[in-house]
Amino acid sequence: MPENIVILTGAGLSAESGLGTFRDKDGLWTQYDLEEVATPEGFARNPTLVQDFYNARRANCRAATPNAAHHALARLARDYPGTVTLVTQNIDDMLERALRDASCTSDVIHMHGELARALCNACGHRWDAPAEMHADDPCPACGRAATRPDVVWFGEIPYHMEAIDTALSRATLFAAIGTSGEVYPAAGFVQIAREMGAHTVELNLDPSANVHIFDETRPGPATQTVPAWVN
Ligand code: BJW
Repeated sequence: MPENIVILTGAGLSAESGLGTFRDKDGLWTQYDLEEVATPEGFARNPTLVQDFYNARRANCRAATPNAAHHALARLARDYPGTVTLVTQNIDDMLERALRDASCTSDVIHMHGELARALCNACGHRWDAPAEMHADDPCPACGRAATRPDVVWFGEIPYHMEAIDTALSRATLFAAIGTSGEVYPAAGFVQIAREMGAHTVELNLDPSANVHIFDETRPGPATQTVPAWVN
């Protein structure tokens, strides 16, 4: 009987593509104050600082390429006879690019938004972000200078929670890849999946904050552990 697989990914999945994690020893939160760049209050105080932070990450993302772990997940999504739901906290497009390379039409659920999208704080309109965004860019729908990256900051509600809850309620296998388990609600998904009877597995370089909840752990870099797990 094929499984209903739910896969939650975090920054560690893209680390070997050269995209920084947050909480590792050289992570983004050692270089930036998260209160200043990843909260609505920080954006209100200094929108230019926040736009510059995301402009730099957008440029890094454009220069990066999917790694062996992204490609392995894309092959799984394409070839697995059961359901594979890919939920990512990452705002990069590495999984989409790997899925396209594999000619797979599956979607990726971006619960913390996407670098490639812009959002108007005034009217809620969304559009494709240009390479560089600026604090005074007008919204193409309402014309107000209230544009921001379409990402989820602390204190905001993550996207697609209903679809994620539905997938978790049906999961028979749950995997968390490259996430520290420090940020909720994503950190709580393993507990929900477990209560639904799913087998749970963590693939991570270092043990996450909630490693004890998982049935199985596969330590190591994602480019090694993920292809081995998928095959
Ligand atoms: C490798 C590797 C390799 C390295 N191979 N692995 C007290 C208790 C509980 C909750 C709260 C609380 N106080 C406040 C809250 C809520 C708050 C929260 O969780 N705070 C905690 C800090 C305590 N959460 C929120 O505010 C969220 N909203 C919310 O809760 O709304 C309420 C609500 C929810 C649901 C329904 C209804 C209402 C919003 C959270 C938004 C997080 N936003 C950010 C920025 C997004 C945009 C951006 O990217 O800039 O999301 S913060 C940042 O952390 C980013 C990430 O997606 C997120 C998670 O980080 P991740 O991916 O785990 O990265 P790291 O760096 O932490 O870990 C990397 C891991 O990879 C490590 O384990 C390494 O070992 C591993 N690794 N290299 C494999 N090569």
